Amino acid sequence: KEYTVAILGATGAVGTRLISQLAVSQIPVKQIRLLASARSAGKQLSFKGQSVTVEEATPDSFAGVDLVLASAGGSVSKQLLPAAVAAGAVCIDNTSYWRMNDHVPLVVPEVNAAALANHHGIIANPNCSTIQMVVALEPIRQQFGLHQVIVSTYQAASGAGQSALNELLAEAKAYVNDQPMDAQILPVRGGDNHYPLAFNLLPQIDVFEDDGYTHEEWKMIHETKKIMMNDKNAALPKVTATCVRVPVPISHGETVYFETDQHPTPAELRSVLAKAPGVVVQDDPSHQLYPQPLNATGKRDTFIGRIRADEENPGAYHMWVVSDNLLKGAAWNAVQIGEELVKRDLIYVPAGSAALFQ
Ligand code: A2P
Ligand code: 11C
Repeated sequence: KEYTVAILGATGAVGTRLISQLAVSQIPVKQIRLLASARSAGKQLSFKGQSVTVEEATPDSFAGVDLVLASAGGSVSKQLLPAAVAAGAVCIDNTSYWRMNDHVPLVVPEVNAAALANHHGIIANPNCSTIQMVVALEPIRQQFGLHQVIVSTYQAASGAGQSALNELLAEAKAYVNDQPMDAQILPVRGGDNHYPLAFNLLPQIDVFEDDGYTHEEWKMIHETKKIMMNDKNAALPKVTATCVRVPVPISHGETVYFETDQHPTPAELRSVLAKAPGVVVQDDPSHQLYPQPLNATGKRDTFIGRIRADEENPGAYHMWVVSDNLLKGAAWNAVQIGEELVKRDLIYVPAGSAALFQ
């Protein structure tokens, strides 16, 4: 079987990586359609060395499409994915819009690929900072039990899109040339206040909720539970998060404090993580070996280091987790879901699905 695949948001930071990850994937592609806003219509992009013309995305774009990989923002997914499902296309969505919908599996293949079995046409990719954390925590949860997680993130500018990354680079240039920095996007595009990220830290990612948490923090808490809920026998861990934007172009870092039911040694944790799918352990203080965003960028793995026991609480540990937010955090996770769907012969929309998303 071969599939017609559409990439929605093909010109963006994630979209361009969806194209390159798809090109080297095990998804047999019969035809590719590249969709973006009217601004990009007519632009040429390359897929497997062939030039493809970008088209404006409309509700009519999905006739004959089998699989949609979407990363054009929540409002676009809200508007266009129901039309895609109605046209018979299975959608893997990188935005947050459909994630918590009861009819939508939220999938990280290393953790809960089994949740794909009863999809209804829309499958959601979690938030990038959630994905790398659950890749690191799930092998620990399976082996030793997990009841508490406290995470602090160090998130790259590209998480807010190509334009936020461009803004960071322009600010950095302005700063070293003694020019004023012109912030227009971060912390939240379209928000009331904008602050420079270059040579700075912004403890706000996404909008604030009424309880003082940001929506990014809310996502890390609730998405983690939805993903781990796939194991119906397990008690869900308590999770809390503080999310910070740092002046790094690509790859998020996270310090994760976690408490397990059993009390393994750090060496036992390292050994379990070293065998876990999608994980690379880089943990050797004697050689100053630990994960870094510069080294993780462009790779599909989640890198883990600084694994150590808490000095005060038995059964409590710390680790440092780094992954490319645009690859495992977005494009690669989505293409990996696509590969799982192909393997399980699940690229079809079950009858009656479209009505669930109207
Ligand atoms: P365009 O380049 O034409 O604006 P990023 O996450 O890097 O900001 O990228 C966002 C992606 O979503 C881009 O490909 C962008 O296309 C696309 N996009 C933005 N608005 C729309 C829209 N209304 N319809 C379709 N695609 C959109
Ligand atoms: C960021 N994690 O770094 C966000 C980007 O819910 O898919 C991804 C937002 C999402 O800004």
